[in-house]
Amino acid sequence: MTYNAIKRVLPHFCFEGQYRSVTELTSGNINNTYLLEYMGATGPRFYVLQHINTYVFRNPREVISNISAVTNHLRRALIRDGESTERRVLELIPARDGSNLYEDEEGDVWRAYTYINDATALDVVETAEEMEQVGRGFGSFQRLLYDFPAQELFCPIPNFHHTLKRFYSFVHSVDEDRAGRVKFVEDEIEFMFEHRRMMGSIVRMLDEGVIPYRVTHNDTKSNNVMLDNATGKAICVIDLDTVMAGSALYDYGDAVRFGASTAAEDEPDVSRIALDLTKAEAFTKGFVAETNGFLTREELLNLPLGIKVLTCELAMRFLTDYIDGDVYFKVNSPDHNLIRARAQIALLRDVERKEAQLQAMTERLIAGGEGRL
Ligand code: GN1
Ligand code: MG
Repeated sequence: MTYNAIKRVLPHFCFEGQYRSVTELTSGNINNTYLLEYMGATGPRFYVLQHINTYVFRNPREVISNISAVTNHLRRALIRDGESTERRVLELIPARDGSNLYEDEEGDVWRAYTYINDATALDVVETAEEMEQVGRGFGSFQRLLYDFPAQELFCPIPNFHHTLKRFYSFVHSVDEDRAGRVKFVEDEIEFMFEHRRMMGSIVRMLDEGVIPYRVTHNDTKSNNVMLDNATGKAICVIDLDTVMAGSALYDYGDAVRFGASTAAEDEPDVSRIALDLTKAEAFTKGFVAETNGFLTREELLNLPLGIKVLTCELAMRFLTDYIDGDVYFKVNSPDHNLIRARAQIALLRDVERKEAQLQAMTERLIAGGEGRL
């Protein structure tokens, strides 16, 4: 079944050796991802093949161009720092025509990477040590890219974290009520209206120049950092589809939202959902250790705000997609998006309860940090 989905595509990429097998990797909510095994002259070779969702990424060539520019920069930055580039940066496998993607007859777009061996991407972060490494991973990603000209990147999804514009399109969806579901979610809609001002606060700070635009990852779930199986250390940040100009608060906030939650993003029992302060602190420690030298004081002090904004934004995105009739995120049941929205709302309520503690913890870590630049 899985092989049938990809067999036509395989000959178009420069994979080395003989095809052996394919497994679908199912943790993403947008693209379809496959792990391929080939047998090369010197032993097995593993690749990741992805079918890009062109409903979400309207211009996949721009996405690939961003990834190519950013990975080249990361490679140069590692070399400049005297570090090895082996398994540290995503490596695109070219298509036979020399470009970095393959577009089939139906207009479906595919791309491929070398698989990073002997490393793990965590869907669930179990320990504080792991969470600190995830923080190191995303922090060093920002550090290595701090001198990359953000304005040179394409914007793969306009207004991706423009929470205020997302609020307006949410209101539009409520107004249209295309799937007839608004009547089921009145409390959740009310919640979004109550949080409207808070949600717009990062965008306002960027607009007013209080905090700068930087090259950011914008999808900093723990499973987008590979941890080395032998050392446990963060070695490579993956899933660079949404790399673009943004705020450091987005990357920090989204990572804590995901990795420090006590439950999965689609946990139906909201009583099980809370923010684990130990994990939030561990992430902050790793992130601040890598970024303290160049993030501004304003950014560092506002990191906890990032958690609130990103949690609320995602709650609103899931809710919007539920109201629209599930057109954006992959779902496994008709109420999957609603369950996800409610889970993020429960998480945000707990973040709000713990706000003072998060702020105190952040200020303590900033004061004690050394910084690497
Ligand atoms: C999507 O597919 P995945 O897991 O990389 C989404 C993120 C959300 C995330 C929530 C392009 O990411 O913004 O935070 O789901 N990516 C896009 O799980 O919309
Ligand atoms: Mg992603």
